[in-house]
Amino acid sequence: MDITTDGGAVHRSGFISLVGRPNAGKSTLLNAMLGTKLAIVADKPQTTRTMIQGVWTGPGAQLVFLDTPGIHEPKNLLHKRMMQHVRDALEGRNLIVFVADASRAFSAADLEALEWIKRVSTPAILVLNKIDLVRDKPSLLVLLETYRQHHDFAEYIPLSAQSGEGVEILRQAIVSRMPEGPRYFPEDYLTDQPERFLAAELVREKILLLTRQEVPHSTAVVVDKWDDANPALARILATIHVERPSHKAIVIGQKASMLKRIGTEARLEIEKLIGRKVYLELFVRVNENWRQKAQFVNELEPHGVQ
Ligand SMILES: Nc1nc2c(ncn2[C@@H]2O[C@H](COP(=O)(O)OP(=O)(O)OP(=O)(O)O)[C@@H](O)[C@H]2O)c(=O)[nH]1
Ligand SMILES: [Mg+2]
Repeated sequence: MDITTDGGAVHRSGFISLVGRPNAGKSTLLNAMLGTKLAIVADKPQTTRTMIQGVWTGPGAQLVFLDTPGIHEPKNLLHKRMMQHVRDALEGRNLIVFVADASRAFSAADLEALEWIKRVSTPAILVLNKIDLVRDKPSLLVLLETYRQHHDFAEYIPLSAQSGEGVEILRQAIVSRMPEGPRYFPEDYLTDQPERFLAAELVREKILLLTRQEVPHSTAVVVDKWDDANPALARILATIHVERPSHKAIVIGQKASMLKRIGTEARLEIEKLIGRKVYLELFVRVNENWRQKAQFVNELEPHGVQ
């Protein structure tokens, strides 16, 4: 395989896992790295439920990122599967990017999350994210020192995944730590996630952003039918699974107003993602205790049961 670029310079490539506590900004950072919205983002913990692959190709380097669910104590089968994804993401990678929320004080939960990366020998970079929210800049140094005492990181990088400040510094740091290697994927390749999965995720994102309390966490979205018979218009039928009748009422809303809003906002984003018009029809179904049902949880994976 040719591992040099046109100029004969070294080509670098490798696999990088983004890990950290829920809500730290891992998915926002993945999207910032890729310059496109691939992973859904919400102001609620446990937004990402699976491993999301995103590939960045630049001059002389190709970086294969894996976004993971936030590290937390599993309370049901879904959570256990989520934590298995984190475990998988720590093995056999070139680098771990541990993302922490710099706007919050260091806590016992951060210490527990650090334990996960201490168990593996993979080198890790610490990202102190959300620096746009930190007014007291010297406090960043204190936080950084706290992390340093608990783990020997290869590098410490404060940034804002949202504003983009510091993101290129992180990219350079990652590239410089990659081994020489080939382009694993074509230049314009972005992800292995099927469109069906990405569309279901966008519907779930709108539910996360528009509903409250238990509803976001007890919701799953499955695309039941995707019809491309008309090349100009994708017809998508999807079901929103909720755990209780009261949740169904919330997701549907007064005169179906909530469901309409979820549908419209998701449709616009799916159209942007797939580059064609979309007809999106949503159904809501009570599926009691789905978070404990192995077969259903398997089917939510991007590639179904492996
Ligand atoms: N102000 C600010 N907000 C950010 C930044 N990065 C992420 N956020 C916000 O933080 C929240 C969580 O972001 P996500 O990217 O979904 O976090 P995550 O780590 O992927 O969360 P899980 O998937 O639940 O583990 C969202 O509301 C983001 O908009 C940042 O740099 N600055
Ligand atoms: Mg996420």
